[in-house]
Amino acid sequence: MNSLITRIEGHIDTLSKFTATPGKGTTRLTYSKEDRLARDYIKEKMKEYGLQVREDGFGNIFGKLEGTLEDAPSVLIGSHFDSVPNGGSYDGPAGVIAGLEVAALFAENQLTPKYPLEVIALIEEEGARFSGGLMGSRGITGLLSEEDFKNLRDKDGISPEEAMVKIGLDPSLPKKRDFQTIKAFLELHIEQGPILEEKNIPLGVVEAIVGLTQFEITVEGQAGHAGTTPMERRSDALVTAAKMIAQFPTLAIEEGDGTVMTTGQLHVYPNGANVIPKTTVFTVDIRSSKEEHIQTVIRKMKDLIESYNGDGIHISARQQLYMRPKTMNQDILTLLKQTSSALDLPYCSINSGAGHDAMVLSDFTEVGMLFIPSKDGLSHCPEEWSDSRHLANAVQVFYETAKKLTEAEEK
Ligand code: HGY
Ligand code: MN
Ligand code: MN
Repeated sequence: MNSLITRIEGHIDTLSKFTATPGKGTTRLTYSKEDRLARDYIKEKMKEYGLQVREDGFGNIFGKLEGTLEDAPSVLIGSHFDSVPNGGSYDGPAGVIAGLEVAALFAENQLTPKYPLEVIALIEEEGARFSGGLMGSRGITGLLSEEDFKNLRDKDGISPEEAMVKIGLDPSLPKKRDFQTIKAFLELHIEQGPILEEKNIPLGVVEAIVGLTQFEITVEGQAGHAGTTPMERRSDALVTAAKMIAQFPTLAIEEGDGTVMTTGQLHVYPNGANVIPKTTVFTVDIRSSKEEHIQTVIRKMKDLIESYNGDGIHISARQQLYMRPKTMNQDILTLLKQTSSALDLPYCSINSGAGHDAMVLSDFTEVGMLFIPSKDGLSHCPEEWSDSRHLANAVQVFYETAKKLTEAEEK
């Protein structure tokens, strides 16, 4: 176990160096040079652990250990390797590392699977560069069409394909994956909340993942001189945005049942201290474990927006992502619970307030997800930290589970 923990810490330390903001957390945007460095490391480890490596037309990375059954579907284990701006070292990479180390244990124990084992590293789960998020998994499953993928632009107007080519990726490679080629998907993730730590339980078996939707709201007003434009003659795009954003928390609180609503991004144009803002563009993220709450808050948000249209203000809303609440596969969850008990690892059932690639793949294959504790419940910030011993526990559980799902035999 100690060598496993040492390898895990080595992976975390190395991957955390691939950031655009050293000393201020992990900023690893998709198709950036930091992506390129992390990708090269992940592919190198996949090869070292005896896996056949390929990338698809989105830049998702697959490391495959062939099985003895002809054309059999694979058991996938992995997560994403992009980050939010100034995020942590564990959100995403913990799951990729878990996949890598399960493959290492297969190699160490000379296991031959009947069904192939595939380690996957997915791109753009966070949506920090191209809006929406869950891009790698939505692409594989076809939920993100090739056309919609091509039409995405980052804040500088760069398309995913241009960005891919810039770091040596080939967007012409196959994109959508036939989901008959997937037998199951296992994802390890940090909890990103306080529950496991407060309960002092090392493993969470994820039962369900909240539904979520993201909108981009654009407010168009009239630019003007801050000194010479009387107050009553202004169509101020920032004041209008601020009035709406200030009311959003009440919509979520009124809905209750854990419903949350967040504005995380706000851009002001032309952004001059002495210029009345002409345009503001901001995001709205709405989540709940019950779909009806999400739908109600969307309706109330649209009514609120409509009430501010007029007097020189024009507001538009573009929905960038919509995912229903998802439950994980019960057979896989039972297997994860039985395996944790057999390894004397305490676990509890837990639901996820964060979105994950597992929620996308759960409509196409059997999916199971494990959480490990997050220190102080922190995530999406440089303080994000999890204990490599907990990550090693999860590797052991996934190793035993993957042995069963791939029907692997010792040589
Ligand atoms: O937003 C989320 O829940 C995830 O971190 N992408
Ligand atoms: Mn995240
Ligand atoms: Mn994540």
